[in-house]
Amino acid sequence: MVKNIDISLYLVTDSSLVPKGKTLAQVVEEAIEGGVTFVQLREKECDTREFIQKAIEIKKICKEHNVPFVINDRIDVALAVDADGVHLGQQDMTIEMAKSILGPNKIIGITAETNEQAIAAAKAGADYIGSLAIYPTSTKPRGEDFTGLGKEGLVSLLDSISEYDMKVVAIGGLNSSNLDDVVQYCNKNITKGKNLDGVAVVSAIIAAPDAKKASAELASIIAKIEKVNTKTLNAATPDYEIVKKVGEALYRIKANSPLIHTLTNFVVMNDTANATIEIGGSPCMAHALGEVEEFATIAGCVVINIGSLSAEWNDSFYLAGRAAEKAGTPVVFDPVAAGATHYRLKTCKSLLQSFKVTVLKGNAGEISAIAGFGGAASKGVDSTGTVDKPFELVSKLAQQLNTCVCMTGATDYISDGKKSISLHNGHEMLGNITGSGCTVGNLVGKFYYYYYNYYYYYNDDDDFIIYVYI
Ligand code: 3NM
Ligand code: MG
Repeated sequence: MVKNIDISLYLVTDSSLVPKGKTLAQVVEEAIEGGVTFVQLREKECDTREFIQKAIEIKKICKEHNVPFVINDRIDVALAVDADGVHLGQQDMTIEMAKSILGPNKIIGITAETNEQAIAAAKAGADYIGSLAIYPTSTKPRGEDFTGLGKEGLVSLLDSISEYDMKVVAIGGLNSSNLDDVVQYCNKNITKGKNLDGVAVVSAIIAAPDAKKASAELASIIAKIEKVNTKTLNAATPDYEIVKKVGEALYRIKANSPLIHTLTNFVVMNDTANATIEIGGSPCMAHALGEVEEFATIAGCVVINIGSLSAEWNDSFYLAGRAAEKAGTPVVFDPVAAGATHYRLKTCKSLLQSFKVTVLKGNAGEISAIAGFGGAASKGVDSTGTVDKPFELVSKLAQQLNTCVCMTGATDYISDGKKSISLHNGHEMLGNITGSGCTVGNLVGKFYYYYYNYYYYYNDDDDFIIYVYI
C-alpha cells in the first residue's frame, strides 16, 4: 500500500544556497508557511555528525507543522533521528533493503532516471519517485551534454507507470517561470490517466529572498495539476480499435433500428429526427402528457432536451423520465441553457433528482451551472468562456450525480466518475449552425442503445472507450 502523503510541493534542502543572514531552519519554516507539503534533507557537503544535527533541527520544524520529513541517501541518519523515511538514488541501497531495515511504515522514495527504473521502483514498492531533472540545473550538474528529461520525457514517464499506485514528483530546474508550462503540458498530454503528484525544488525556494512568497507562488501553479484519471483520444490520429467499434455500432443501429423517444425543442425537432433516421434509428418525437410514459417504456432510449421549456413540457419530462427509469430505459438528459435563467437551473436540478439519468450532456456553461462551478458562463443557449479544470469538473459531477457526464465543445470532456477522457473533435463550422449540440444528444442516445446498453466500456487494457467518435 502506497502511503497517503502529500508531495505536491516537495522541498529538497541545500544549505549552500541559503541566503546570507538566514539559517536553513528559518528557510524551511518560511517555506512550509508558504505551502511546502514535504521536506527532504539533502546535504551533500557535511559529515555525519553535522548531518544528524541538521536533521534533528529540521525534523522538529516539520513535526510542528505536520509535514513529512525524509533524509536523502542515508538510512543510518534516518534511523538515528527517526525521520519519516528516506529518499534513495539509484546508487544507494535498494528499496527492498531499505524497507527491510526501516520497516513498513516509513516513506521510501527514489530517483528514477528512466521509465524502466520507474517501473522497477513501483514493483519494489516505492511510495514515490522523483524524475530525472526536467531541465539542467546547477544544483545537481549532470555534465554539458545533459539536456534534461523535458516535458515530453516527463509525460512518457507518467504514462509508463500509469498502472501502478506510486506517486511522481518532477524535479530539476523548475521555478515559477517555467512550471506553469510543464503543468499545462502534462494536463494536456498524459494519455494513460496518471498525472503528476507534485513538484520538487531546491533553488527556487532555498535561494529565494522570501521563501514563503516563493513557495506560495509555486503552490498556486501546482494547484492547476489536474488530478483525475484521464484518457485523451485524438480524432486526427484515430485509434483503429475505436474506429472499428464505431463501425460495428453503426451497423448494429442500422440492423436493429432502435426507437429513440426524443422530447426536444421546436428548433431542432426536425433535424434530430432526420439525424436519427440517417444513422439508422427510428425517431419518435412525442411529448404529449398522455402518451410519453408509454413511449418511454417501449423505447430503446429516451432523450430529454429541455430547450422549449414550459410548465407542461416539464411535466412531460418528468413522466417520461420516471417511466424510463421504471422500464430500465436509458435516459440522455440535455439541460439546454441551464445557466441562463434561474427557472431552467431549478428545473434541471429537480428533474435530475426525479429519475435516473444515464448520460448528462451539455456544453461548458450548462455543465458548470449544474455543478455549481463558476467558470464558463452562458449567453442564452450558447456557452461563453471556458472551464478551468474540465476533467475535475466532469468527474466530480459524474460522481455526485452517479451518471456519465459529457461536456461538449471544441474538445469534449466525458467522465463516469472513475475515468475521464477528452475528445479533440471540434470543428469551427459547428458554431455556424443551430442545433448541433442537441443533435449530438440524440446520437448519444442511439449509440447508447446499440451496444448492449453501454455508451462506453473498458477494454482489456482498462482503457475507457467511448463510442460517439464521429
Ligand atoms: N536531483 P533545483 S536535479 C536533487 O537530476 C536533484 O536527479 C536531480 O534542484 C536529478 O530545483 C536535483 O535547484 C536538484 O533545480 C534540483
Ligand atoms: Mg542520492
